[in-house]
Amino acid sequence: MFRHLTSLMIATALVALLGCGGEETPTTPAQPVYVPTPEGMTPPSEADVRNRVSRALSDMRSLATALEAWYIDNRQYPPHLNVLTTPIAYITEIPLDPFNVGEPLAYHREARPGVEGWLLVSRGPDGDSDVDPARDYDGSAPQPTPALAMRIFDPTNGTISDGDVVRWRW
Ligand SMILES: [Ca+2]
Repeated sequence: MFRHLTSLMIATALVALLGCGGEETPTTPAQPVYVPTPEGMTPPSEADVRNRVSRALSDMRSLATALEAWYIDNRQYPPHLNVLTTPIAYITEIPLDPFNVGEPLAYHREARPGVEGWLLVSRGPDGDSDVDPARDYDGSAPQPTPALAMRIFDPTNGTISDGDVVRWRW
């Protein structure tokens, strides 16, 4: 238990120190789109979109801490997110994507000789996947690659614009 808590404390400090990426990057122009909700496809309010983006980023920060703690204990990033909850709870539950009803945030691990990284993706306000990890993320530093940068949601393009909400490790 003490070792696990120590890992979480170290991981929290690492995430804060490294500032694992993913917040403000230019992306594609605004497009009129709708957000899928449990009630159906309804136009979201700007406040709703902002709240969902904030929730996605906050959940990604928590996941980043859990991923780094798991890395400290296992010397690699997990193959999938489910191992973060059991047998040791690095996080209490895997967060859902606020823009993809009922589905968890997407996780991609890059593990090649000399390159280790991870990418977390929310579909963003347009409700569809713009980021393709196999194409846009290679785990190299620095990130984002140009291909990834152009697919990141940026509210300065309009609250309801194309792109995904992402966070990565480098
Ligand atoms: Ca999207």
